[in-house]
Amino acid sequence: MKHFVTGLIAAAVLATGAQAQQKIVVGHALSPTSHYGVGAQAFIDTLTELSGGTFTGEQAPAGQLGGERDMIEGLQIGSLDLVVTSTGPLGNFVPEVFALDLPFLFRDYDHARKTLDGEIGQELLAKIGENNLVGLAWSENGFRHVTNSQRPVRTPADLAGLKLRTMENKVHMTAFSGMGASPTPMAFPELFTALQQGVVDGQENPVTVITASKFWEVQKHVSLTGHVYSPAVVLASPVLFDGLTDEQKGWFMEAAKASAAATRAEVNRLEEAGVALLRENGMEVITDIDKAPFAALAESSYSVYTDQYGTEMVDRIKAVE
Ligand code: EAX
Repeated sequence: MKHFVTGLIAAAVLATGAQAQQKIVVGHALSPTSHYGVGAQAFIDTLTELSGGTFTGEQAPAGQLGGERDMIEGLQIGSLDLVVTSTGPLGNFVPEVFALDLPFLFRDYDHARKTLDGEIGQELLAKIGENNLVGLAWSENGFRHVTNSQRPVRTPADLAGLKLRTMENKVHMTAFSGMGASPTPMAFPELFTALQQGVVDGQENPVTVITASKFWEVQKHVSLTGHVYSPAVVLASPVLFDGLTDEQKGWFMEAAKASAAATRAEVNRLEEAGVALLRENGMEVITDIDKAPFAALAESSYSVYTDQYGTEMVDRIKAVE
């Protein structure tokens, strides 16, 4: 009872005079020092500075708040404040976003970033806003590659029969079925153990995630297929965001931009240094991969998006210079 009364007094003191301080929790699936962790910290530091300390924040890393699909659901009901997530499960909430998950669509990082920072990215953030979420800024996960414990993968035939974990994403599952693997959708927090126990043979993720998660401890082979560009996005709960003043909303938008910039810078660094790290930790890195046969077999997954929305957005993305 004593603590309860003390708490009430503290709250009363805070509410008078000194402006009340609000702590924002930033959830994500990776380690605090990963490219998402760097971005989450940049969000927190920028928001704290812009708000003069009336907002502070802390990371909830490593899937403490659940997998990315769980965290997105938490934002919608207001049990979570803010999340940095890949678009992996987002298509289940905002199907238009599947356009960004199509295999071999983005030519390189420059093409992807220009698309997301331009009108197409803004249109898709608006679509996110129509689905009980607030899309603050496009961040970045990276180009995804295949790892496995069984054999080097150089051609689609090498994927035959591999039990491959994918995100909970219909486009990716259809693509890997088309390429000859056996896709198993799974939330990220379950993945390391599933690889360790042999529940799945392999998975696919950017170098950023492979290094952050030390997948070399449970995977022998990595093939730099670069089969999908994986965007990330800084999402806020509408329950939190709609209660902010316009000035406070501006702080959140600026902090999200700073978060995305910090994450992209870390992706650039790891794209340079990461492959060497994989080799240093014993992985066999396959680089001489002809992507054309993979792309031809993965193309069937485009129908997951085009059956519903047609090819206009795909053509627009391809046309971004
Ligand atoms: O967003 O689930 C995944 O493979 C994601 O790439 C990971 O959670 C980082």
